[in-house]
Amino acid sequence: MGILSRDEDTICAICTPPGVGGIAVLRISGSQALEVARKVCPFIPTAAETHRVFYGFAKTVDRNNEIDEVLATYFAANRSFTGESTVEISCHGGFVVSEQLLEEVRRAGARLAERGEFTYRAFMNQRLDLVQAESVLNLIEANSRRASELALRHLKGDLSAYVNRLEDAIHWILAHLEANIDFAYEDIEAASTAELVSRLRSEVASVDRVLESYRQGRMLRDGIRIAIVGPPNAGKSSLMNALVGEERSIVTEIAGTTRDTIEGALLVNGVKVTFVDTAGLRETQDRVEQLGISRTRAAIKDADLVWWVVDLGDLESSPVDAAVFEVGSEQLWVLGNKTDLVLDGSAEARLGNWLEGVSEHGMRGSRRFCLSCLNPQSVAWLRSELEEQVKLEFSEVSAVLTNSRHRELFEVIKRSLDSGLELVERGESAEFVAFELRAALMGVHELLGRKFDDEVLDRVFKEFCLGK
Ligand SMILES: Nc1nc2c(ncn2[C@@H]2O[C@H](COP(=O)(O)OP(=O)(O)O)[C@@H](O)[C@H]2O)c(=O)[nH]1
Ligand SMILES: [Mg+2]
Repeated sequence: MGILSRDEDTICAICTPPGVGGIAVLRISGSQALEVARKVCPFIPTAAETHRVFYGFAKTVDRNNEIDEVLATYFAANRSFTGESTVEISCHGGFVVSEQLLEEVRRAGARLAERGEFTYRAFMNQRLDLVQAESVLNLIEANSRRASELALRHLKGDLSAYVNRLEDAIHWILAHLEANIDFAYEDIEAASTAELVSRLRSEVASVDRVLESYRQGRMLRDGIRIAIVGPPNAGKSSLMNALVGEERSIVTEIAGTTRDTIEGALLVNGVKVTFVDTAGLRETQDRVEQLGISRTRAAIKDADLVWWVVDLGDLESSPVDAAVFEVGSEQLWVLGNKTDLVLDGSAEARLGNWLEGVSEHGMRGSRRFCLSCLNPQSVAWLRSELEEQVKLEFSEVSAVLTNSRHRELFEVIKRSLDSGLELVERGESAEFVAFELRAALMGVHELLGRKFDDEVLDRVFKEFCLGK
Protein backbone atom coordinates (compact mmCIF):
# COMPACT_ATOMS: atom_id res chain seq x y z
CA MET A 1 0.00 0.00 0.00
CA GLY A 2 1.48 3.33 -1.04
CA ILE A 3 1.37 6.54 0.88
CA LEU A 4 -0.72 8.33 -1.68
CA SER A 5 -4.27 7.76 -0.62
CA ARG A 6 -4.23 8.85 2.98
CA ASP A 7 -3.08 12.42 2.62
CA GLU A 8 -5.82 13.75 4.89
CA ASP A 9 -4.61 12.02 8.04
CA THR A 10 -2.58 13.76 10.68
CA ILE A 11 0.62 11.75 10.99
CA CYS A 12 3.26 11.32 13.66
CA ALA A 13 6.66 9.69 14.14
CA ILE A 14 9.78 9.90 16.23
CA CYS A 15 12.31 11.69 14.04
CA THR A 16 15.45 10.98 16.04
CA PRO A 17 17.23 7.63 15.76
CA PRO A 18 16.19 4.87 18.14
CA GLY A 19 18.29 4.27 21.22
CA VAL A 20 19.44 6.34 24.15
CA GLY A 21 20.22 9.99 23.43
CA GLY A 22 19.99 13.37 25.17
CA ILE A 23 16.67 14.18 23.55
CA ALA A 24 14.19 12.62 21.15
CA VAL A 25 11.96 14.58 18.79
CA LEU A 26 8.45 13.56 17.88
CA ARG A 27 6.85 15.24 14.90
CA ILE A 28 3.14 15.63 14.25
CA SER A 29 1.97 16.95 10.87
CA GLY A 30 -1.47 17.49 9.36
CA SER A 31 -4.53 19.67 9.67
CA GLN A 32 -5.22 18.38 13.20
CA ALA A 33 -1.61 18.64 14.43
CA LEU A 34 -2.28 21.36 16.97
CA GLU A 35 -5.46 19.74 18.37
CA VAL A 36 -3.72 16.36 18.64
CA ALA A 37 -0.68 17.88 20.32
CA ARG A 38 -2.81 19.81 22.79
CA LYS A 39 -4.42 16.59 24.03
CA VAL A 40 -0.99 15.47 25.19
CA CYS A 41 0.56 18.88 25.83
CA PRO A 42 -2.33 20.90 27.28
CA PHE A 43 0.03 23.81 27.98
CA ILE A 44 0.17 24.72 24.26
CA PRO A 45 -2.27 27.62 23.76
CA THR A 46 -5.21 27.10 21.37
CA ALA A 47 -4.15 30.06 19.30
CA ALA A 48 -0.42 29.22 19.30
CA GLU A 49 1.83 31.56 17.40
CA THR A 50 3.94 29.95 14.67
CA HIS A 51 7.63 29.17 15.33
CA ARG A 52 7.22 29.47 19.09
CA VAL A 53 8.44 27.02 21.66
CA PHE A 54 6.20 26.10 24.60
CA TYR A 55 7.36 24.47 27.78
CA GLY A 56 5.42 22.14 30.05
CA PHE A 57 4.61 18.59 31.06
CA ALA A 58 3.29 16.07 28.56
CA LYS A 59 0.48 13.94 29.95
CA THR A 60 -1.43 10.87 28.94
CA VAL A 61 -4.62 11.62 27.01
CA ASP A 62 -6.73 10.61 30.02
CA ARG A 63 -4.72 13.20 32.03
CA ASN A 64 -3.99 10.65 34.75
CA ASN A 65 -0.24 10.48 34.32
CA GLU A 66 2.62 12.78 33.48
CA ILE A 67 5.01 11.43 30.87
CA ASP A 68 7.86 13.90 30.64
CA GLU A 69 8.95 17.49 30.82
CA VAL A 70 9.02 18.65 27.20
CA LEU A 71 9.37 21.51 24.72
CA ALA A 72 6.80 21.80 21.95
CA THR A 73 7.38 23.91 18.83
CA TYR A 74 4.52 24.94 16.62
CA PHE A 75 4.77 25.61 12.87
CA ALA A 76 1.69 26.94 11.11
CA ALA A 77 0.54 25.58 7.74
CA ASN A 78 2.69 26.98 4.90
CA ARG A 79 5.45 27.78 7.37
CA SER A 80 6.68 24.24 8.02
CA PHE A 81 8.79 21.57 6.32
CA THR A 82 5.73 19.62 5.16
CA GLY A 83 3.68 22.72 4.40
CA GLU A 84 1.09 21.49 6.90
CA SER A 85 0.41 22.55 10.43
CA THR A 86 3.17 20.84 12.45
CA VAL A 87 4.11 20.38 16.10
CA GLU A 88 7.49 19.02 17.16
CA ILE A 89 7.80 17.77 20.70
CA SER A 90 11.28 17.41 22.18
CA CYS A 91 11.33 15.04 25.13
CA HIS A 92 14.10 13.33 27.04
CA GLY A 93 15.88 10.70 25.01
CA GLY A 94 15.61 7.00 25.56
CA PHE A 95 13.24 4.42 24.38
CA VAL A 96 10.55 4.41 27.07
CA VAL A 97 9.63 8.09 27.24
CA SER A 98 9.51 8.73 23.50
CA GLU A 99 7.58 5.53 22.78
CA GLN A 100 5.03 6.34 25.47
CA LEU A 101 4.65 9.84 24.09
CA LEU A 102 4.17 8.45 20.58
CA GLU A 103 1.56 6.02 21.88
CA GLU A 104 -0.41 8.87 23.48
CA VAL A 105 -0.17 11.04 20.38
CA ARG A 106 -1.64 8.17 18.37
CA ARG A 107 -4.37 7.77 20.96
CA ALA A 108 -5.04 11.50 20.54
CA GLY A 109 -5.84 10.90 16.85
CA ALA A 110 -2.63 10.83 14.78
CA ARG A 111 -1.57 7.91 12.62
CA LEU A 112 1.98 6.59 12.51
CA ALA A 113 3.77 8.08 9.48
CA GLU A 114 5.19 5.81 6.82
CA ARG A 115 8.73 6.00 5.54
CA GLY A 116 9.39 9.32 3.86
CA GLU A 117 5.85 10.51 4.40
CA PHE A 118 6.80 13.90 5.84
CA THR A 119 9.03 14.59 2.84
CA TYR A 120 6.34 13.22 0.53
CA ARG A 121 3.89 15.75 1.93
CA ALA A 122 6.43 18.52 1.50
CA PHE A 123 6.60 17.47 -2.15
CA MET A 124 2.82 17.27 -2.59
CA ASN A 125 2.46 20.71 -1.03
CA GLN A 126 5.08 22.03 -3.42
CA ARG A 127 7.54 22.93 -0.70
CA LEU A 128 10.08 20.86 -2.64
CA ASP A 129 10.30 19.44 -6.13
CA LEU A 130 11.12 15.78 -6.57
CA VAL A 131 14.83 16.41 -7.15
CA GLN A 132 14.99 18.31 -3.86
CA ALA A 133 13.01 15.65 -2.00
CA GLU A 134 15.51 13.08 -3.17
CA SER A 135 18.38 15.24 -2.02
CA VAL A 136 16.93 15.22 1.50
CA LEU A 137 17.51 11.48 1.42
CA ASN A 138 21.00 11.90 0.02
CA LEU A 139 21.83 14.41 2.73
CA ILE A 140 20.77 11.99 5.45
CA GLU A 141 22.69 9.15 3.86
CA ALA A 142 25.81 11.10 2.94
CA ASN A 143 28.86 9.35 4.28
CA SER A 144 31.38 12.06 3.57
CA ARG A 145 31.60 15.82 3.80
CA ARG A 146 31.77 16.25 0.03
CA ALA A 147 28.66 14.14 -0.49
CA SER A 148 26.69 16.11 2.08
CA GLU A 149 27.79 19.44 0.56
CA LEU A 150 26.52 18.29 -2.80
CA ALA A 151 23.22 17.01 -1.40
CA LEU A 152 22.71 20.31 0.39
CA ARG A 153 23.32 22.23 -2.82
CA HIS A 154 20.73 20.11 -4.58
CA LEU A 155 18.31 20.60 -1.71
CA LYS A 156 18.77 24.35 -2.03
CA GLY A 157 17.78 23.96 -5.65
CA ASP A 158 21.00 23.96 -7.67
CA LEU A 159 20.08 21.12 -9.97
CA SER A 160 16.42 22.12 -10.03
CA ALA A 161 17.41 25.61 -11.16
CA TYR A 162 19.41 24.12 -14.01
CA VAL A 163 16.48 21.92 -15.04
CA ASN A 164 14.10 24.87 -14.91
CA ARG A 165 16.42 26.87 -17.11
CA LEU A 166 16.59 23.96 -19.53
CA GLU A 167 12.82 23.85 -19.60
CA ASP A 168 12.66 27.57 -20.48
CA ALA A 169 15.15 27.05 -23.26
CA ILE A 170 13.18 24.16 -24.76
CA HIS A 171 9.98 26.20 -24.47
CA TRP A 172 11.61 29.05 -26.33
CA ILE A 173 12.71 26.80 -29.18
CA LEU A 174 9.34 25.08 -29.30
CA ALA A 175 7.44 28.36 -29.41
CA HIS A 176 9.57 29.73 -32.23
CA LEU A 177 9.29 26.49 -34.07
CA GLU A 178 5.54 26.46 -33.72
CA ALA A 179 5.40 29.99 -35.01
CA ASN A 180 6.54 28.40 -38.27
CA ILE A 181 3.70 25.91 -38.17
CA ASP A 182 0.83 27.82 -36.77
CA PHE A 183 -0.19 31.44 -37.18
CA ALA A 184 -1.82 31.40 -33.78
CA TYR A 185 1.63 32.39 -32.51
CA GLU A 186 1.60 35.59 -34.46
CA ASP A 187 3.18 37.59 -31.63
CA ILE A 188 6.27 35.40 -31.93
CA GLU A 189 8.54 35.87 -34.85
CA ALA A 190 9.62 32.66 -36.50
CA ALA A 191 13.27 31.88 -35.83
CA SER A 192 15.71 31.10 -38.61
CA THR A 193 16.90 27.53 -38.96
CA ALA A 194 20.42 28.67 -38.10
CA GLU A 195 19.22 30.12 -34.83
CA LEU A 196 17.24 27.01 -33.92
CA VAL A 197 20.26 24.84 -34.67
CA SER A 198 22.57 26.93 -32.57
CA ARG A 199 20.17 27.03 -29.60
CA LEU A 200 19.56 23.30 -29.77
CA ARG A 201 23.26 22.59 -30.02
CA SER A 202 24.04 24.56 -26.95
CA GLU A 203 21.32 22.77 -24.95
CA VAL A 204 22.53 19.37 -26.12
CA ALA A 205 26.04 20.32 -25.03
CA SER A 206 24.86 21.43 -21.61
CA VAL A 207 22.86 18.24 -21.07
CA ASP A 208 25.96 16.29 -22.13
CA ARG A 209 28.01 18.02 -19.47
CA VAL A 210 25.47 17.14 -16.82
CA LEU A 211 25.42 13.52 -17.95
CA GLU A 212 29.19 13.36 -17.87
CA SER A 213 29.13 14.50 -14.29
CA TYR A 214 27.33 11.32 -13.21
CA ARG A 215 30.56 9.39 -12.75
CA GLN A 216 31.86 12.11 -10.47
CA GLY A 217 28.53 12.48 -8.72
CA ARG A 218 28.23 8.81 -8.05
CA MET A 219 31.77 8.74 -6.69
CA LEU A 220 30.95 11.66 -4.42
CA ARG A 221 27.84 9.96 -3.15
CA ASP A 222 29.18 6.44 -2.71
CA GLY A 223 32.87 7.22 -2.47
CA ILE A 224 35.68 5.76 -4.56
CA ARG A 225 36.26 2.00 -4.72
CA ILE A 226 39.76 0.71 -5.16
CA ALA A 227 40.24 -3.01 -5.85
CA ILE A 228 43.62 -4.33 -4.70
CA VAL A 229 44.43 -7.29 -6.94
CA GLY A 230 47.40 -9.35 -8.01
CA PRO A 231 49.06 -12.74 -7.57
CA PRO A 232 49.01 -14.51 -4.19
CA ASN A 233 51.58 -13.34 -1.65
CA ALA A 234 52.31 -10.07 -3.43
CA GLY A 235 51.35 -8.16 -0.29
CA LYS A 236 47.79 -7.04 -1.11
CA SER A 237 46.45 -7.65 2.38
CA SER A 238 49.52 -6.07 3.96
CA LEU A 239 48.93 -2.98 1.83
CA MET A 240 45.30 -2.63 2.80
CA ASN A 241 46.07 -3.09 6.48
CA ALA A 242 48.84 -0.51 6.30
CA LEU A 243 46.55 2.00 4.56
CA VAL A 244 43.54 1.69 6.83
CA GLY A 245 45.77 1.33 9.89
CA GLU A 246 44.19 -1.81 11.26
CA GLU A 247 44.42 -5.54 10.74
CA ARG A 248 41.44 -5.97 8.45
CA SER A 249 42.87 -8.88 6.48
CA ILE A 250 44.89 -11.85 7.63
CA VAL A 251 48.47 -11.68 6.42
CA THR A 252 50.64 -14.81 6.15
CA GLU A 253 53.43 -16.09 3.98
CA ILE A 254 51.06 -18.86 2.80
CA ALA A 255 49.78 -18.20 -0.72
CA GLY A 256 46.00 -18.20 -0.97
CA THR A 257 45.33 -16.84 2.54
CA THR A 258 42.74 -14.29 1.43
CA ARG A 259 39.81 -16.13 -0.09
CA ASP A 260 37.04 -13.59 0.16
CA THR A 261 36.91 -9.89 -0.58
CA ILE A 262 37.48 -7.78 2.50
CA GLU A 263 36.80 -4.05 2.65
CA GLY A 264 38.39 -1.25 4.57
CA ALA A 265 37.61 2.46 4.22
CA LEU A 266 39.33 5.80 4.72
CA LEU A 267 38.28 9.41 4.30
CA VAL A 268 40.59 11.09 1.84
CA ASN A 269 40.03 14.82 1.41
CA GLY A 270 36.44 14.45 2.55
CA VAL A 271 35.73 11.61 0.13
CA LYS A 272 35.15 8.06 1.27
CA VAL A 273 37.66 5.66 -0.25
CA THR A 274 36.91 1.95 0.08
CA PHE A 275 39.72 -0.53 -0.46
CA VAL A 276 38.71 -4.00 -1.51
CA ASP A 277 41.32 -6.62 -0.66
CA THR A 278 40.87 -9.65 -2.84
CA ALA A 279 41.88 -13.26 -3.26
CA GLY A 280 45.10 -13.57 -5.28
CA LEU A 281 44.69 -14.28 -8.97
CA ARG A 282 46.15 -17.64 -10.00
CA GLU A 283 45.19 -21.04 -11.37
CA THR A 284 43.98 -23.22 -8.56
CA GLN A 285 42.06 -26.44 -7.95
CA ASP A 286 40.85 -25.32 -4.55
CA ARG A 287 37.07 -24.74 -4.80
CA VAL A 288 36.94 -22.06 -2.13
CA GLU A 289 39.85 -20.22 -3.66
CA GLN A 290 38.22 -20.42 -7.10
CA LEU A 291 35.09 -18.80 -5.71
CA GLY A 292 37.27 -16.10 -4.15
CA ILE A 293 38.92 -15.46 -7.51
CA SER A 294 35.61 -15.03 -9.27
CA ARG A 295 34.76 -12.44 -6.61
CA THR A 296 38.04 -10.74 -7.38
CA ARG A 297 37.03 -10.45 -11.02
CA ALA A 298 33.69 -8.95 -9.97
CA ALA A 299 35.51 -6.49 -7.69
CA ILE A 300 37.63 -5.38 -10.65
CA LYS A 301 34.49 -4.59 -12.63
CA ASP A 302 32.97 -2.61 -9.74
CA ALA A 303 36.07 -0.60 -8.98
CA ASP A 304 36.81 3.00 -9.93
CA LEU A 305 40.50 2.30 -9.63
CA VAL A 306 42.40 -1.00 -9.72
CA TRP A 307 45.69 -1.41 -7.90
CA TRP A 308 47.66 -4.31 -9.31
CA VAL A 309 50.21 -5.41 -6.73
CA VAL A 310 53.16 -7.57 -7.77
CA ASP A 311 56.11 -8.93 -5.79
CA LEU A 312 59.34 -7.32 -7.06
CA GLY A 313 61.35 -10.10 -5.44
CA ASP A 314 59.50 -12.78 -7.35
CA LEU A 315 58.40 -11.25 -10.65
CA GLU A 316 59.46 -14.15 -12.82
CA SER A 317 57.07 -16.58 -11.19
CA SER A 318 54.17 -14.09 -10.84
CA PRO A 319 51.09 -15.28 -12.71
CA VAL A 320 49.35 -12.60 -14.77
CA ASP A 321 45.59 -12.62 -15.02
CA ALA A 322 43.78 -11.45 -18.15
CA ALA A 323 41.25 -9.56 -16.00
CA VAL A 324 43.94 -6.99 -15.25
CA PHE A 325 44.57 -6.30 -18.92
CA GLU A 326 40.94 -5.40 -19.43
CA VAL A 327 41.21 -2.45 -17.06
CA GLY A 328 41.71 0.88 -18.86
CA SER A 329 45.20 2.29 -18.38
CA GLU A 330 43.97 5.45 -16.64
CA GLN A 331 42.14 3.27 -14.15
CA LEU A 332 45.07 0.98 -13.38
CA TRP A 333 47.95 1.59 -11.00
CA VAL A 334 50.77 -0.96 -11.03
CA LEU A 335 52.36 -1.31 -7.61
CA GLY A 336 55.69 -3.14 -7.40
CA ASN A 337 55.87 -4.23 -3.77
CA LYS A 338 58.74 -5.41 -1.57
CA THR A 339 61.40 -2.95 -2.75
CA ASP A 340 63.28 -3.97 0.39
CA LEU A 341 64.08 -7.27 -1.33
CA VAL A 342 65.61 -5.52 -4.35
CA LEU A 343 68.95 -4.55 -2.92
CA ASP A 344 70.59 -3.09 -6.03
CA GLY A 345 68.08 -0.25 -6.43
CA SER A 346 66.83 -1.53 -9.79
CA ALA A 347 63.17 -1.85 -8.77
CA GLU A 348 61.71 0.56 -11.37
CA ALA A 349 63.78 -0.90 -14.19
CA ARG A 350 62.91 -4.46 -13.26
CA LEU A 351 59.22 -3.69 -13.07
CA GLY A 352 59.35 -1.91 -16.44
CA ASN A 353 61.15 -4.79 -18.15
CA TRP A 354 58.85 -7.34 -16.71
CA LEU A 355 55.74 -5.41 -17.81
CA GLU A 356 57.13 -5.18 -21.36
CA GLY A 357 57.54 -8.94 -21.24
CA VAL A 358 54.07 -9.85 -20.02
CA SER A 359 52.01 -7.52 -22.16
CA GLU A 360 52.31 -6.20 -25.69
CA HIS A 361 51.79 -2.62 -24.61
CA GLY A 362 53.78 -2.97 -21.39
CA MET A 363 50.87 -1.35 -19.51
CA ARG A 364 52.03 1.99 -20.84
CA GLY A 365 49.88 4.85 -19.58
CA SER A 366 49.26 3.21 -16.23
CA ARG A 367 50.87 4.82 -13.24
CA ARG A 368 53.66 2.82 -11.58
CA PHE A 369 54.90 2.81 -8.03
CA CYS A 370 57.65 0.83 -6.36
CA LEU A 371 57.21 0.55 -2.62
CA SER A 372 57.36 -1.65 0.42
CA CYS A 373 54.24 -2.20 2.48
CA LEU A 374 56.43 -2.87 5.48
CA ASN A 375 57.88 0.61 5.27
CA PRO A 376 55.58 3.29 6.73
CA GLN A 377 57.20 6.00 4.59
CA SER A 378 56.38 4.08 1.44
CA VAL A 379 52.78 3.72 2.51
CA ALA A 380 52.51 7.39 3.44
CA TRP A 381 53.85 8.31 0.00
CA LEU A 382 51.24 6.14 -1.74
CA ARG A 383 48.58 7.73 0.40
CA SER A 384 49.65 11.21 -0.61
CA GLU A 385 49.56 10.17 -4.28
CA LEU A 386 46.03 8.95 -3.68
CA GLU A 387 45.12 12.27 -2.09
CA GLU A 388 46.38 14.08 -5.17
CA GLN A 389 44.29 11.82 -7.37
CA VAL A 390 41.17 12.52 -5.30
CA LYS A 391 41.86 16.25 -5.47
CA LEU A 392 42.20 15.99 -9.22
CA GLU A 393 38.97 14.02 -9.62
CA PHE A 394 37.02 16.62 -7.68
CA SER A 395 38.86 19.79 -8.59
CA GLU A 396 35.79 21.05 -10.36
CA VAL A 397 32.40 20.07 -9.05
CA SER A 398 29.47 21.52 -10.95
CA ALA A 399 25.76 20.70 -10.73
CA VAL A 400 26.49 17.00 -10.80
CA LEU A 401 24.18 14.06 -11.12
CA THR A 402 24.29 11.55 -8.30
CA ASN A 403 21.00 9.77 -8.75
CA SER A 404 20.25 7.03 -11.27
CA ARG A 405 16.65 8.16 -11.75
CA HIS A 406 17.92 11.60 -12.75
CA ARG A 407 20.46 10.09 -15.08
CA GLU A 408 17.84 7.98 -16.86
CA LEU A 409 15.67 11.03 -17.43
CA PHE A 410 18.59 13.16 -18.58
CA GLU A 411 19.32 10.45 -21.10
CA VAL A 412 15.75 10.56 -22.35
CA ILE A 413 16.00 14.34 -22.65
CA LYS A 414 19.28 14.11 -24.48
CA ARG A 415 18.03 11.53 -26.97
CA SER A 416 15.02 13.70 -27.80
CA LEU A 417 17.09 16.86 -28.17
CA ASP A 418 19.60 15.00 -30.33
CA SER A 419 16.87 13.75 -32.66
CA GLY A 420 15.30 17.20 -32.73
CA LEU A 421 18.62 18.74 -33.70
CA GLU A 422 19.20 16.18 -36.41
CA LEU A 423 15.76 16.82 -37.88
CA VAL A 424 16.26 20.58 -37.95
CA GLU A 425 19.65 20.16 -39.60
CA ARG A 426 18.16 17.93 -42.25
CA GLY A 427 15.50 20.56 -42.90
CA GLU A 428 12.62 18.30 -41.83
CA SER A 429 9.26 19.85 -41.17
CA ALA A 430 8.72 21.69 -37.92
CA GLU A 431 6.02 19.26 -36.71
CA PHE A 432 8.53 16.44 -36.41
CA VAL A 433 10.99 18.57 -34.53
CA ALA A 434 8.28 19.81 -32.20
CA PHE A 435 7.33 16.23 -31.42
CA GLU A 436 10.86 15.50 -30.20
CA LEU A 437 11.04 18.68 -28.18
CA ARG A 438 7.79 17.86 -26.45
CA ALA A 439 9.23 14.48 -25.51
CA ALA A 440 12.22 16.29 -23.99
CA LEU A 441 9.85 18.51 -22.02
CA MET A 442 8.07 15.46 -20.65
CA GLY A 443 11.41 14.22 -19.37
CA VAL A 444 11.96 17.56 -17.65
CA HIS A 445 8.55 17.41 -16.01
CA GLU A 446 9.13 13.90 -14.82
CA LEU A 447 12.47 14.88 -13.38
CA LEU A 448 10.99 17.65 -11.27
CA GLY A 449 8.00 15.53 -10.36
CA ARG A 450 5.46 17.79 -12.07
CA LYS A 451 4.27 14.76 -13.92
CA PHE A 452 4.58 11.50 -12.04
CA ASP A 453 3.05 8.15 -11.50
CA ASP A 454 2.45 6.58 -8.14
CA GLU A 455 5.00 3.91 -8.77
CA VAL A 456 7.83 6.41 -9.16
CA LEU A 457 6.79 8.25 -6.02
CA ASP A 458 6.50 5.06 -4.05
CA ARG A 459 9.95 4.04 -5.17
CA VAL A 460 11.50 7.38 -4.26
CA PHE A 461 9.93 7.73 -0.85
CA LYS A 462 10.20 4.11 0.19
CA GLU A 463 13.96 4.58 0.50
CA PHE A 464 13.55 7.06 3.32
CA CYS A 465 13.76 6.14 6.95
CA LEU A 466 10.84 6.42 9.34
CA GLY A 467 10.33 9.89 10.68
CA LYS A 468 11.58 11.71 7.57
N1 LIG B 1 59.88 -8.27 2.53
C1 LIG B 1 58.64 -7.87 2.38
N2 LIG B 1 57.63 -8.70 2.67
C2 LIG B 1 56.37 -8.27 2.50
C3 LIG B 1 56.07 -6.95 2.05
N3 LIG B 1 54.73 -6.81 1.98
C4 LIG B 1 54.21 -8.00 2.40
N4 LIG B 1 55.18 -8.88 2.71
C5 LIG B 1 55.03 -10.26 3.17
O1 LIG B 1 54.54 -11.06 2.11
C6 LIG B 1 53.70 -12.11 2.63
C7 LIG B 1 52.34 -12.08 1.93
O2 LIG B 1 51.66 -10.91 2.30
P1 LIG B 1 50.08 -10.77 2.16
O3 LIG B 1 49.76 -9.37 2.51
O4 LIG B 1 49.38 -11.85 2.89
O5 LIG B 1 49.95 -11.00 0.60
P2 LIG B 1 48.62 -11.22 -0.27
O6 LIG B 1 48.53 -12.69 -0.47
O7 LIG B 1 48.89 -10.52 -1.56
O8 LIG B 1 47.47 -10.66 0.48
C8 LIG B 1 53.60 -11.88 4.12
O9 LIG B 1 54.52 -12.73 4.75
C9 LIG B 1 54.02 -10.44 4.28
O10 LIG B 1 54.58 -10.15 5.53
C10 LIG B 1 57.18 -6.08 1.76
O11 LIG B 1 57.04 -4.92 1.36
N5 LIG B 1 58.45 -6.61 1.95
MG1 LIG C 1 45.79 -11.55 1.10
